[in-house]
Amino acid sequence: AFNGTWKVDRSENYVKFMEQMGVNLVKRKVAEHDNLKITIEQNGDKFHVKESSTLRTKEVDFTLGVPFDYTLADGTEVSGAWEMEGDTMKGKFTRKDNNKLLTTTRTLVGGELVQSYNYEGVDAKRIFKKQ
Ligand code: MYR
Repeated sequence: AFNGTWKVDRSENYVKFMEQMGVNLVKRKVAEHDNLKITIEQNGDKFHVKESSTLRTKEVDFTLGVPFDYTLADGTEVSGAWEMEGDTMKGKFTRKDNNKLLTTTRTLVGGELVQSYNYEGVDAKRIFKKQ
């Protein structure tokens, strides 16, 4: 159900979230209008996710429940895993530089893909439409 290409339509509190993450002003300004597109290919427990934005393109393979390393678009390195809870993907990632937790979920709501983010008490959302 997550399969397909999703283009960001709108964001909620994403700038505050990036601020909490310590992303600098210039990068926040760019990331706010990053035209993020994610392509998700799920095969059972295995995922291939392609991210493309004005910041970069990146591809990653992961398996539900299996930890992997990932570098965020601002350069922050994290390590963690996605799990499936019901129809929701739940990700728990730890920053390598300070060991703090970044949690994220992906869920489908009314045909849109909603990704939520939490870091140190700040929540944000990005909502994607299918292409
Ligand atoms: C993926 O499934 O797309 C790969 C793993 C994603 C890991 C964490 C996603 C959180 C992204 C937060 C962006 C913050 C930018 C400062």
